[in-house]
Amino acid sequence: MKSIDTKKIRKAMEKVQDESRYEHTLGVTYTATALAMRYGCDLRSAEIAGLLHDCAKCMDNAKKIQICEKHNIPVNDVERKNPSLLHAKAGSFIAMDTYGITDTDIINAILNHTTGRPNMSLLEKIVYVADYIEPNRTKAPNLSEIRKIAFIDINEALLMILSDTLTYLTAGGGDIDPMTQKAYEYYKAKIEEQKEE
Ligand code: DGI
Ligand code: FE
Ligand code: FE
Repeated sequence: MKSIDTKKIRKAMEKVQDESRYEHTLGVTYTATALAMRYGCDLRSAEIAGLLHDCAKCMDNAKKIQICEKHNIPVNDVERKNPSLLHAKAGSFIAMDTYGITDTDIINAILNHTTGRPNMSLLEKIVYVADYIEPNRTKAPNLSEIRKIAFIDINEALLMILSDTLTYLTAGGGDIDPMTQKAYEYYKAKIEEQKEE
Protein backbone atom coordinates (compact mmCIF):
# COMPACT_ATOMS: atom_id res chain seq x y z
CA MET A 1 0.00 0.00 0.00
CA LYS A 2 3.08 2.25 -0.05
CA SER A 3 2.19 3.96 -3.31
CA ILE A 4 -1.22 5.15 -2.07
CA ASP A 5 -1.16 8.94 -1.75
CA THR A 6 -3.75 9.86 0.91
CA LYS A 7 -3.48 13.57 0.15
CA LYS A 8 -4.48 12.83 -3.45
CA ILE A 9 -7.44 10.74 -2.26
CA ARG A 10 -8.52 13.55 0.07
CA LYS A 11 -8.41 16.05 -2.80
CA ALA A 12 -10.39 13.66 -5.00
CA MET A 13 -13.07 13.26 -2.31
CA GLU A 14 -13.33 17.03 -1.98
CA LYS A 15 -14.05 17.12 -5.70
CA VAL A 16 -16.59 14.28 -5.95
CA GLN A 17 -18.47 14.98 -2.71
CA ASP A 18 -20.64 17.90 -1.68
CA GLU A 19 -19.38 20.02 1.20
CA SER A 20 -21.20 18.32 4.06
CA ARG A 21 -20.35 14.85 2.74
CA TYR A 22 -16.68 15.83 2.52
CA GLU A 23 -16.75 17.13 6.10
CA HIS A 24 -18.31 13.79 7.12
CA THR A 25 -15.55 11.95 5.24
CA LEU A 26 -12.87 13.86 7.16
CA GLY A 27 -14.75 13.18 10.42
CA VAL A 28 -14.87 9.44 9.71
CA THR A 29 -11.21 9.45 8.73
CA TYR A 30 -9.90 10.93 11.97
CA THR A 31 -12.40 9.04 14.14
CA ALA A 32 -11.39 5.75 12.47
CA THR A 33 -7.72 6.65 12.98
CA ALA A 34 -8.32 7.35 16.68
CA LEU A 35 -10.17 4.02 17.08
CA ALA A 36 -7.29 2.30 15.27
CA MET A 37 -4.89 3.77 17.87
CA ARG A 38 -7.12 2.49 20.67
CA TYR A 39 -7.49 -1.05 19.30
CA GLY A 40 -4.10 -1.56 17.66
CA CYS A 41 -5.24 -1.55 14.05
CA ASP A 42 -3.12 -0.28 11.15
CA LEU A 43 -3.51 3.53 11.19
CA ARG A 44 -2.93 3.98 7.50
CA SER A 45 -5.55 1.38 6.57
CA ALA A 46 -8.05 3.16 8.84
CA GLU A 47 -7.19 6.49 7.21
CA ILE A 48 -7.56 5.16 3.65
CA ALA A 49 -10.79 3.27 4.39
CA GLY A 50 -12.22 6.34 6.16
CA LEU A 51 -11.37 8.60 3.25
CA LEU A 52 -12.87 6.25 0.66
CA HIS A 53 -15.84 4.70 2.50
CA ASP A 54 -18.40 7.08 0.89
CA CYS A 55 -16.57 7.62 -2.42
CA ALA A 56 -19.70 6.56 -4.33
CA LYS A 57 -22.25 8.31 -2.08
CA CYS A 58 -22.69 11.40 -4.28
CA MET A 59 -23.27 9.51 -7.53
CA ASP A 60 -26.82 9.28 -8.74
CA ASN A 61 -28.63 6.04 -8.02
CA ALA A 62 -28.79 4.97 -11.67
CA LYS A 63 -25.00 5.15 -11.84
CA LYS A 64 -24.62 3.02 -8.69
CA ILE A 65 -26.90 0.35 -10.17
CA GLN A 66 -25.08 0.58 -13.48
CA ILE A 67 -21.67 0.04 -11.85
CA CYS A 68 -22.96 -3.03 -9.99
CA GLU A 69 -24.61 -4.53 -13.07
CA LYS A 70 -21.63 -3.88 -15.32
CA HIS A 71 -19.23 -5.57 -12.91
CA ASN A 72 -21.45 -8.49 -11.92
CA ILE A 73 -21.89 -7.25 -8.34
CA PRO A 74 -25.12 -8.87 -7.05
CA VAL A 75 -27.96 -6.46 -6.20
CA ASN A 76 -30.63 -7.80 -3.83
CA ASP A 77 -34.32 -6.76 -3.68
CA VAL A 78 -33.81 -4.35 -0.77
CA GLU A 79 -30.91 -2.67 -2.61
CA ARG A 80 -32.93 -2.43 -5.81
CA LYS A 81 -35.69 -0.66 -3.87
CA ASN A 82 -33.20 1.46 -1.88
CA PRO A 83 -30.33 2.06 -4.34
CA SER A 84 -28.61 4.42 -1.92
CA LEU A 85 -27.48 1.27 -0.08
CA LEU A 86 -25.42 0.42 -3.16
CA HIS A 87 -22.93 3.21 -2.47
CA ALA A 88 -21.08 0.68 -0.32
CA LYS A 89 -20.80 -1.98 -3.06
CA ALA A 90 -20.16 0.55 -5.84
CA GLY A 91 -17.68 2.37 -3.57
CA SER A 92 -15.65 -0.76 -2.89
CA PHE A 93 -15.38 -1.31 -6.65
CA ILE A 94 -14.33 2.31 -7.29
CA ALA A 95 -11.75 2.10 -4.49
CA MET A 96 -10.09 -0.73 -6.43
CA ASP A 97 -10.69 0.51 -9.95
CA THR A 98 -10.10 4.26 -9.62
CA TYR A 99 -7.97 4.61 -6.49
CA GLY A 100 -5.86 1.47 -6.89
CA ILE A 101 -6.66 -0.08 -3.51
CA THR A 102 -5.67 -3.75 -3.43
CA ASP A 103 -5.83 -4.44 0.32
CA THR A 104 -8.86 -6.71 0.77
CA ASP A 105 -9.41 -5.59 4.37
CA ILE A 106 -9.79 -1.96 3.23
CA ILE A 107 -12.08 -3.03 0.38
CA ASN A 108 -14.21 -5.06 2.81
CA ALA A 109 -14.37 -2.13 5.24
CA ILE A 110 -15.86 0.01 2.45
CA LEU A 111 -18.11 -2.83 1.22
CA ASN A 112 -19.61 -3.52 4.66
CA HIS A 113 -19.71 -0.02 6.16
CA THR A 114 -23.48 0.48 5.72
CA THR A 115 -25.05 -2.83 6.77
CA GLY A 116 -22.23 -4.44 8.71
CA ARG A 117 -21.93 -8.23 8.47
CA PRO A 118 -21.33 -11.16 10.82
CA ASN A 119 -17.72 -11.69 11.93
CA MET A 120 -16.30 -8.35 10.84
CA SER A 121 -12.56 -7.69 10.91
CA LEU A 122 -11.24 -5.06 13.33
CA LEU A 123 -10.86 -2.55 10.48
CA GLU A 124 -14.43 -3.22 9.28
CA LYS A 125 -15.76 -2.60 12.80
CA ILE A 126 -13.71 0.58 13.14
CA VAL A 127 -15.05 2.08 9.89
CA TYR A 128 -18.62 0.99 10.66
CA VAL A 129 -18.52 2.57 14.12
CA ALA A 130 -16.59 5.70 13.03
CA ASP A 131 -19.18 6.30 10.30
CA TYR A 132 -21.90 6.47 12.96
CA ILE A 133 -20.13 8.40 15.73
CA GLU A 134 -17.98 10.96 13.88
CA PRO A 135 -18.45 14.46 15.33
CA ASN A 136 -20.60 15.85 12.48
CA ARG A 137 -23.33 13.30 13.23
CA THR A 138 -26.06 14.78 15.40
CA LYS A 139 -29.34 13.00 14.71
CA ALA A 140 -28.97 9.42 15.94
CA PRO A 141 -30.24 8.50 19.41
CA ASN A 142 -27.81 7.48 22.18
CA LEU A 143 -24.89 9.13 20.38
CA SER A 144 -23.02 10.31 23.46
CA GLU A 145 -23.27 6.88 25.08
CA ILE A 146 -22.21 5.06 21.91
CA ARG A 147 -19.29 7.48 21.42
CA LYS A 148 -18.02 6.64 24.89
CA ILE A 149 -18.52 2.88 24.57
CA ALA A 150 -16.83 2.85 21.14
CA PHE A 151 -13.52 3.50 22.90
CA ILE A 152 -14.19 0.94 25.67
CA ASP A 153 -15.68 -2.09 23.87
CA ILE A 154 -16.06 -1.86 20.10
CA ASN A 155 -18.31 -4.95 19.87
CA GLU A 156 -20.73 -3.41 22.35
CA ALA A 157 -20.80 -0.17 20.31
CA LEU A 158 -21.33 -2.17 17.11
CA LEU A 159 -24.33 -3.97 18.60
CA MET A 160 -25.86 -0.72 19.89
CA ILE A 161 -25.57 0.83 16.43
CA LEU A 162 -27.05 -2.24 14.71
CA SER A 163 -29.89 -2.33 17.22
CA ASP A 164 -30.66 1.40 16.88
CA THR A 165 -30.49 1.11 13.08
CA LEU A 166 -33.01 -1.76 13.08
CA THR A 167 -35.30 0.17 15.44
CA TYR A 168 -35.07 3.24 13.21
CA LEU A 169 -35.79 1.23 10.05
CA THR A 170 -38.68 -0.67 11.63
CA ALA A 171 -40.27 2.54 12.98
CA GLY A 172 -39.96 4.27 9.62
CA GLY A 173 -41.16 1.30 7.59
CA GLY A 174 -37.77 0.92 5.88
CA ASP A 175 -36.82 -2.39 4.29
CA ILE A 176 -34.23 -4.27 6.26
CA ASP A 177 -31.29 -5.59 4.27
CA PRO A 178 -30.69 -9.27 5.17
CA MET A 179 -27.07 -8.40 5.98
CA THR A 180 -28.06 -5.79 8.61
CA GLN A 181 -30.31 -8.39 10.30
CA LYS A 182 -27.64 -11.11 10.15
CA ALA A 183 -24.99 -8.77 11.57
CA TYR A 184 -27.29 -7.81 14.45
CA GLU A 185 -28.12 -11.43 15.30
CA TYR A 186 -24.46 -12.45 15.13
CA TYR A 187 -23.24 -9.72 17.51
CA LYS A 188 -26.23 -10.08 19.84
CA ALA A 189 -25.46 -13.81 20.28
CA LYS A 190 -21.73 -13.16 20.57
CA ILE A 191 -22.11 -10.56 23.32
CA GLU A 192 -24.62 -12.70 25.23
CA GLU A 193 -22.15 -15.61 25.04
CA GLN A 194 -19.38 -13.41 26.44
CA LYS A 195 -21.59 -12.26 29.31
CA GLU A 196 -22.37 -15.87 30.28
CA GLU A 197 -18.66 -16.73 30.53
O1 DGI B 1 -23.38 6.89 3.95
P1 DGI B 1 -23.64 7.43 5.32
O2 DGI B 1 -24.87 8.29 5.38
O3 DGI B 1 -22.46 8.12 5.91
O4 DGI B 1 -23.90 6.20 6.31
P2 DGI B 1 -24.27 4.69 5.91
O5 DGI B 1 -23.47 4.23 4.78
O6 DGI B 1 -24.19 3.90 7.19
O7 DGI B 1 -25.74 4.79 5.45
C1 DGI B 1 -26.69 5.19 6.40
C2 DGI B 1 -28.05 4.85 5.94
O8 DGI B 1 -28.16 3.47 5.63
C3 DGI B 1 -29.06 5.13 7.04
O9 DGI B 1 -30.04 6.01 6.52
C4 DGI B 1 -29.65 3.79 7.36
C5 DGI B 1 -29.37 3.04 6.09
N1 DGI B 1 -29.35 1.58 6.31
C6 DGI B 1 -28.51 0.82 7.03
N2 DGI B 1 -28.90 -0.47 7.01
C7 DGI B 1 -30.03 -0.50 6.26
C8 DGI B 1 -30.32 0.80 5.81
N3 DGI B 1 -31.38 1.12 5.03
C9 DGI B 1 -32.20 0.12 4.69
N4 DGI B 1 -33.27 0.38 3.93
N5 DGI B 1 -31.98 -1.18 5.09
C10 DGI B 1 -30.93 -1.54 5.88
O10 DGI B 1 -30.79 -2.71 6.25
FE1 FE C 1 -21.99 5.35 3.67
FE1 FE D 1 -20.38 7.65 5.78
